[in-house]
Amino acid sequence: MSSSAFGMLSAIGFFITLISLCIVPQYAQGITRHYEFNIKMQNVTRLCHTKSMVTVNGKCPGPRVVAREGDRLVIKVTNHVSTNITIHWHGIRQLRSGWADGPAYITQCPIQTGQSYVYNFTVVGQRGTLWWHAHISWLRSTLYGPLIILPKNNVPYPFEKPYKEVPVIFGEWFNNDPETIIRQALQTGGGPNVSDAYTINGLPGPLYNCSAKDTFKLKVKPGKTYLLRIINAALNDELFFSIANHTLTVVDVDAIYVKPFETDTILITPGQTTNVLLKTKPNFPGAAFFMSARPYVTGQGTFDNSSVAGILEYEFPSPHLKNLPLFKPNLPPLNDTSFAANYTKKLRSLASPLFPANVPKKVDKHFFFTVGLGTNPCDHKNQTCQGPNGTKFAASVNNISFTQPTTALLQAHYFGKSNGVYSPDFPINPFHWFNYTGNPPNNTMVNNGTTKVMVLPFNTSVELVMQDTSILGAESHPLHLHGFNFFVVGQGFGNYDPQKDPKNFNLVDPIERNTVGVPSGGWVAIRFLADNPGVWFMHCHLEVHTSWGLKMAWLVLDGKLPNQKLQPPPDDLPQC
Ligand SMILES: *C1O[C@H](CO)[C@@H](O)[C@H](O)[C@H]1NC(C)=O
Ligand SMILES: *[C@@H]1O[C@H](CO)[C@@H](O)[C@H](O)[C@H]1NC(C)=O
Ligand SMILES: *[C@@H]1O[C@H](CO)[C@@H](O)[C@H](O)[C@H]1NC(C)=O
Ligand SMILES: *[C@@H]1O[C@H](CO)[C@@H](O)[C@H](O)[C@H]1NC(C)=O
Ligand SMILES: *[C@@H]1O[C@H](CO)[C@@H](O)[C@H](O)[C@H]1NC(C)=O
Ligand SMILES: *[C@@H]1O[C@H](CO)[C@@H](O)[C@H](O)[C@H]1NC(C)=O
Ligand SMILES: *[C@@H]1O[C@H](CO)[C@@H](O)[C@H](O)[C@H]1NC(C)=O
Ligand SMILES: *[C@@H]1O[C@H](CO)[C@@H](O)[C@H](O)[C@H]1NC(C)=O
Ligand SMILES: *[C@@H]1O[C@H](CO)[C@@H](O)[C@H](O)[C@H]1NC(C)=O
Ligand SMILES: *[C@@H]1O[C@H](CO)[C@@H](O)[C@H](O)[C@H]1NC(C)=O
Ligand SMILES: *[C@@H]1O[C@H](CO)[C@@H](O)[C@H](O)[C@H]1NC(C)=O
Ligand SMILES: *[C@@H]1O[C@H](CO)[C@@H](O)[C@H](O)[C@H]1NC(C)=O
Ligand SMILES: [Cu+2]
Repeated sequence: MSSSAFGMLSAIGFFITLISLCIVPQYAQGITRHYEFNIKMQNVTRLCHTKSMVTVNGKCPGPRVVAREGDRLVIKVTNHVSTNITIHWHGIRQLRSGWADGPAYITQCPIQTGQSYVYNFTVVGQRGTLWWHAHISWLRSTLYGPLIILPKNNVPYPFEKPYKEVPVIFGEWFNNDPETIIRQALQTGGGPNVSDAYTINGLPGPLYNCSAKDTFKLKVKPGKTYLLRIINAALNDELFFSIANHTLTVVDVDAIYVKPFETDTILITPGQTTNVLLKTKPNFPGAAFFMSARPYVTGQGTFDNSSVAGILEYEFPSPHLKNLPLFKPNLPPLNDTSFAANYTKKLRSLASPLFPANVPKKVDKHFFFTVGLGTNPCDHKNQTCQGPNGTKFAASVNNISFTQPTTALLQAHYFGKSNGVYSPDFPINPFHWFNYTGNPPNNTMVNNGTTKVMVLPFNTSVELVMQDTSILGAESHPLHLHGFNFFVVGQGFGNYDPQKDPKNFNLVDPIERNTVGVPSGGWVAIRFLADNPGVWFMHCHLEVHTSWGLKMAWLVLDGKLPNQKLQPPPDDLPQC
């Protein structure tokens, strides 16, 4: 063989090696994990009220979904109940797999009675605690559960290895049917009836009547470190949480590692998750300790002002010790916005070489959205509306109250049938300036009518300022973005000042997350890179505000390269 022929062969060999390196996907080493979700009715008794409620596999909370970073999840959801269902995998990026995201009429039509749909997606570049929940009407009140992503094999946590890991998931219990409650509220125009209890892992605990036997107990050994994977699945309430006589070390929020910090109390909005390390006392303390949560409230309406408790119990060497003293934590006042501001300031990305904070440094597009409540006129035929001054409650983003389409936006986009479904002209800022956090304007009415989306070319670098309004009173709104994590580069009180405020933005180690509380009477600035083609919902995670229209959608276009395009829909995608 001549040396030039040999050179040619080795060049071909080299070329083939290059090709195979290129076509092996980066995360292909993951395995596929299968789950079956059967949506069915189940009789459940809490607070001495028995009700028949919609569940996954007969349980609430539903099954714990566990994967490793890089795995594929294949979850078959079968609807055996009379209501329409969809499931959302909250916080999962769904890179190019938007068909599996789940919000009804945004990325899919609902799974109707008797139908099945397989949610099929990979977990790419994420590890930590997320969760899953129904994403249609108020059904997430009983359809929710943890989604735990472990690091890849042999990859340690960037903190002490915990002795045990325990999900702690907050929910809300309603004696009546939540679907009837929201239907009634939308009809009367007033605020919906509030829940009867908060729950920890489905259990209201000893502070409610007829509930002591339904108490979450965490039995611990002394001198160990526990990882609590805390999830707020409540419908309408941000929560403070604390364990008496114990300090918590926050290590992760929304499946992003943070610079660890100690605190007695955490604050968690609906949609957020928080991993904390709990170090137990070095010896048996001869006492038991309440872990307790109650709401952080900034709005004017009625709310469930009760507290939920579980018990942290040391496994005693001598089991005859009874009637132990029980210590209770001190939680901040219900309206402690000062605590909220101080707490959120402590949250910083780890921003280490292994876990960098890839904050977009240059911005292609700036957006300014007002978020808040407003009103709709009362139906002329019916003067019984129970909203402010005989109106109906509504809510909006840039004064547009989102109109839910009757077919899925993602399908309409993908098949080029957007005409009559949505218009691509969501406003980049409010139509009129007003003093957003000052005295309420004379006109509190919101705009509605069409479904508008904000279109972004692939890889647009976005800065979005969300400004709370005081039209019906200032209020904290936990905004959740689907399909992306974002960096929280700044926040403050009052009206955002585009001249002064950007000077103080943190572009070094801002917290990265998928749900952020827009401060009551303030603003928050976030940045994200629109590198995921599809239609992505953004909405307040207080379910009642979503029902009133505090929601919108981003449409991220395909990029030029094959791996920058939305994949085709699966064959079993539900139809409307
Ligand atoms: C918005 O819709 C509601 C109910 O669908 C209607 O009563 C109201 O008049 C509409 N508001 C505007 C400003 O068009
Ligand atoms: C729930 O209870 C009702 C009334 O007791 C009963 O008719 C029904 O079969 C029960 N449903 C289930 C799913 O167990
Ligand atoms: C899930 O998606 C992968 C990749 O597209 C495909 O190979 C697999 O067959 C799908 N599984 C199911 C059960 O649909
Ligand atoms: C809501 O509360 C009101 C007042 O207590 C009550 O009359 C109504 O029946 C409740 N609605 C639902 C759906 O529970
Ligand atoms: C008027 O509103 C009340 C309560 O909001 C409702 O019960 C009633 O059915 C409505 N009447 C009409 C004619 O829409
Ligand atoms: C728990 O804290 C309370 C109040 O700070 C204190 O009085 C009590 O001694 C502590 N108990 C234990 C067992 O640490
Ligand atoms: C919080 O509530 C208390 C008691 O109702 C009240 O005195 C206080 O002014 C409120 N604080 C804020 C910041 O609204
Ligand atoms: C928040 O921080 C400020 C400034 O450090 C402090 O004055 C205030 O007491 C803190 N508030 C709470 C509730 O911790
Ligand atoms: C209700 O009407 C009163 C009196 O006209 C007015 O002062 C108040 O601002 C109105 N409230 C809302 C929310 O429109
Ligand atoms: C907005 O309203 C607040 C509260 O009333 C007031 O302090 C502030 O000066 C107003 N800002 C402007 C620009 O008018
Ligand atoms: C709002 O109403 C007040 C009192 O009725 C009036 O003085 C003011 O001019 C109105 N402002 C606007 C912008 O219409
Ligand atoms: C379920 O969804 C389909 C498709 O959007 C719709 O036609 C039907 O009315 C819905 N059924 C119920 C009970 O809401
Ligand atoms: Cu809200």
